[in-house]
Amino acid sequence: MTLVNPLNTTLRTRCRLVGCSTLIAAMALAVGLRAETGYDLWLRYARLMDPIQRASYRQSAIAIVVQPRSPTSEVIAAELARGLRGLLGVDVPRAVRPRSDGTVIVGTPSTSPLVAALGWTDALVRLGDEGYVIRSTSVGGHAATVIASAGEAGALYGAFHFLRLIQTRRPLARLDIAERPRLERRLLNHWDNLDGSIERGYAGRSLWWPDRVDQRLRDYARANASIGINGASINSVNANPQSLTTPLLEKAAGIAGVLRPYGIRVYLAANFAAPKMLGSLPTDDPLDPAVARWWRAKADEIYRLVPDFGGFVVKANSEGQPGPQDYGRTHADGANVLADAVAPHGGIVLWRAFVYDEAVDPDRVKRAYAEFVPLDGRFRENVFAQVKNGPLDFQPREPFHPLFGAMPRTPLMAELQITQEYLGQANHLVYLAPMWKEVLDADTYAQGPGSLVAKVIDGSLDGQRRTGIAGVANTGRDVNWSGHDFAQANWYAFGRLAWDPGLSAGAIADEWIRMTWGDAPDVVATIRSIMLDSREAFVHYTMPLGLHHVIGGDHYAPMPENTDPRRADWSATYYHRADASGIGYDRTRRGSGAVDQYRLPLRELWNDPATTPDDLLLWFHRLPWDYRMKSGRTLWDELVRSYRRGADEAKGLETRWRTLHGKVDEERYQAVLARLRRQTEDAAAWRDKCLRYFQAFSKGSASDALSR
Ligand code: GCW
Repeated sequence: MTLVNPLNTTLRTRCRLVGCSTLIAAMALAVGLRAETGYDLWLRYARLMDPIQRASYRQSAIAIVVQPRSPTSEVIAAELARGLRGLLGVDVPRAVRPRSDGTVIVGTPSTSPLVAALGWTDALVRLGDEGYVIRSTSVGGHAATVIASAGEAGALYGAFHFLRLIQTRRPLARLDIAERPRLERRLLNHWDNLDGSIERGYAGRSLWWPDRVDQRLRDYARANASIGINGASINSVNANPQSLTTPLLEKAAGIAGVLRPYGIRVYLAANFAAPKMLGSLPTDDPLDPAVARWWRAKADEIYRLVPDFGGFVVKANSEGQPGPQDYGRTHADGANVLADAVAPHGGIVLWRAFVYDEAVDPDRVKRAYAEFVPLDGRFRENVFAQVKNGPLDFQPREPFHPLFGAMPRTPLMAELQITQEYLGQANHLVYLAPMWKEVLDADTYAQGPGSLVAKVIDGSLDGQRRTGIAGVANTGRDVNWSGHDFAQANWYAFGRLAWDPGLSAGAIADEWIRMTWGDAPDVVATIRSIMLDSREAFVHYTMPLGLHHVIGGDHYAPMPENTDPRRADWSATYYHRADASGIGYDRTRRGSGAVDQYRLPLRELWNDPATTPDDLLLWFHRLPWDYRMKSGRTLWDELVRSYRRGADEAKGLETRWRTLHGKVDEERYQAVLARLRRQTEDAAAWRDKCLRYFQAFSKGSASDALSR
């Protein structure tokens, strides 16, 4: 076990990086801003500046009663004390019972006599173990705020909600809040390798591999609990078979022990070839009884070490990973052998649908649907198909994945990517909630209008009991966890949307800003506008009109000329198909026919360029350069406009940020500014490189854009 104080060491490093001096520190202090590293995330609990406001909150938090003593209730009591001390500047004592008005009481009816006496048990049971109420009421003749849940996890979530009310300056009088998560499994998927590197990670090395269990892990758990995340799959889906060996399972058990009081279960990514590689079996054939026995024994061993183990995440027959098809078996056969192994322990299997076998169809985006739809109804009841938001691979904009709504007999877990693999990594400020909302709110029409993706995954459309969502994490050992201070917002937003897909991107941004940056109206308004504009700006300079995957192997810089010798569908040219006659991928019925994987009316609307939204035009259509757009301009002119606009908008984010100098702490101000400058340069590079490249085919004029 390594114990480090991440704050001290990295604060120094960061000061060197941004040229922080005592002068700057003094300036920041002069305007009442403490130096910050970003380590505290949205749990900074910065002191309320207004003494009257502090005093009024204080009246509702004279003492804290948390019953009984258990690991989770200790976490609750500590968090409330910490939060109130930070926000209000007072030590709020822990009491056994309310002695005056203004006590905060937290508990469950089965463990707290005070909560049991309120007679709310039936209502709490209806909200479930993770749901909670926060109510202003009277206990023993004293006015009190009661945070109650049927389960300890719910009480913890309620405590964080209570603190959030103060963090976002909401009144505490006459509270009557009832919450329950709309999705049952709310997971982070870490793509962490056992050597500590992170696939598509841009914020330093793994938080836990090879062997860390430290204060930072507890703070990771706190942050997740504060947004309702209840599971973490801790190793990469490109899974090293070694992760299922006993020594590594013991390490996983250590991690699980830290996360457990915070309501978080550990999951593991499993390599399908483990029976052969670890158990020396001659085969991994899922229908071979010896293979089934091996998985059962492995599951038994895991549950001995981690009794609340969540289950396995599996990437099979995808990008070179082994899988059941190696033995002529189906994805269902593969998933079911693992599902049977964990079923006696209550475990689940998350079988990823990220497959794109070239033999299935020439068009990559059609392949997963083609392989998975015929398997609907053939998976065990404890198997989810885990489906990325779009059919390609986490592009800045994709239509929703056609599997949503197409597998009514299989629970589908949506997989979103929090780490910004294709969205500027840790350099670009891109708030992802608007992109996720676009998918969650998309209508699949699976059962007529209103069949939203959100209703597929929350189970209400098809009556699924099992529900969930996974986000590929963006955390690492960088002091601020996510590399870019604004990438923290994506972690936060993922958790909030996993709890309630109905929340708006703006409302989530608002909460996050107030908790993370401050409460001054101009600070909130400026940051909010930057965040809400950022995704569309990114799309304008990287993916105009739906033109996708114009990148090389780094998935970062523009590389329209990229033709990958290994696989056509890893190339840029495979997707944009630019030549003298036009640009774009024809997915209409005359082309690949991908439109027919969507229901009516989408398949008809998207089959015709005139009724396809501009922002997906070149996703579904291949069009001549002089194609007349809805605006009346030619396609080429619209492309030029978008690249130019995106570059201008990136510059605009930087300009808006500069107005905040002196209004937020200097440290984070400079760190963000440095990255926004880079973003401005990168966006201009996207514009110039892509326009120069495509102009060679279009022969249209882009001189304006290129001369800038
Ligand atoms: O987006 C691609 C990434 C791979 C990743 C793969 C997947 C874990 O480039 O790094 O592998 O998707 O989702 O399996």
